[in-house]
Amino acid sequence: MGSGQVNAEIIFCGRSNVGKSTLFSHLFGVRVRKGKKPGTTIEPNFYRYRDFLATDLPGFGYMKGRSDEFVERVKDFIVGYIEENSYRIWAGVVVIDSGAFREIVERWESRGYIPVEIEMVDFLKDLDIEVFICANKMDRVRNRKETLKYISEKTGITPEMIFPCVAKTGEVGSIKDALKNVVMQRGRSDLLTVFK
Ligand SMILES: Nc1nc2c(ncn2[C@@H]2O[C@H](COP(=O)(O)OP(=O)(O)O)[C@@H](O)[C@H]2O)c(=O)[nH]1
Ligand SMILES: [Mg+2]
Repeated sequence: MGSGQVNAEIIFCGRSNVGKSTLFSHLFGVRVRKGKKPGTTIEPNFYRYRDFLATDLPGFGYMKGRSDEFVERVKDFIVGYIEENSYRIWAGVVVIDSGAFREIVERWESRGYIPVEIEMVDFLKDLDIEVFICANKMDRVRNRKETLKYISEKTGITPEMIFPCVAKTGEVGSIKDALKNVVMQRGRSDLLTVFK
C-alpha cells in the first residue's frame, strides 16, 4: 500500500460471490483478484490514491467448502477492521445479490437467524458509518421495483440509499454517482479522479 496517512476510506462488504470485486474494478478501474470459487478473496483488495483508500473486504457468511471456523475468522477480521478504522470510513457499501436476496433472508429467518448482510448494515449504522446498499445482479431480477422495496424493508435502509447495479456489464453508474457525492460533500473534489 502507499505511504502516509489514510484520512478517507470507503469500504465494500458483502457475501462471497455477490460481485464485490467486479464492482470494485468498475468503480476504480483496477483489476482485483476475482474468483469463480466463492471465498477466493480472503485478504482485502485495496485501491490507494493520496490519503484515500477504497477497500474490498473479504466475503462474509457461509461459503461452500469452507469450515465454520474459517467463516467465523473472516467475520472477526472484517468486524475488527471496520471497528479499528471507523473514524476514517466515510461510507460502507454493502453489496448484495439482488436475485438471491429474498431466498437467503427467508432461509435464515426461518432458522431464527438474522442474515449476515442485515447484521452488517446495523453494525455500520451503530458505528455512524453511512450505509449504501449496492443491489447488484439486477439482471437476475424479474420485478425490479418489488425487489428494491423488499431490500429496503428488510434492511431498514431508505430506497434512496439502495443502488441497483449490474457490475458484470459495468452498469454501476448509480452507486458511482452516490460515492462521488460523498467525496464532494466532504469537500474533497480532488478525489473525484479516483472514479473511473
Ligand atoms: N449475473 C451477474 N453476475 C455478476 C454480476 N456481477 C458480478 N457477477 C459475477 O459473479 C461472480 C462473482 O463475482 P466477484 O466479483 O468475484 O464476487 P465477490 O466474491 O463478491 O468479490 C463472477 O462470476 C462475476 O462475473 C452481475 O451484476 N450480474
Ligand atoms: Mg471478491
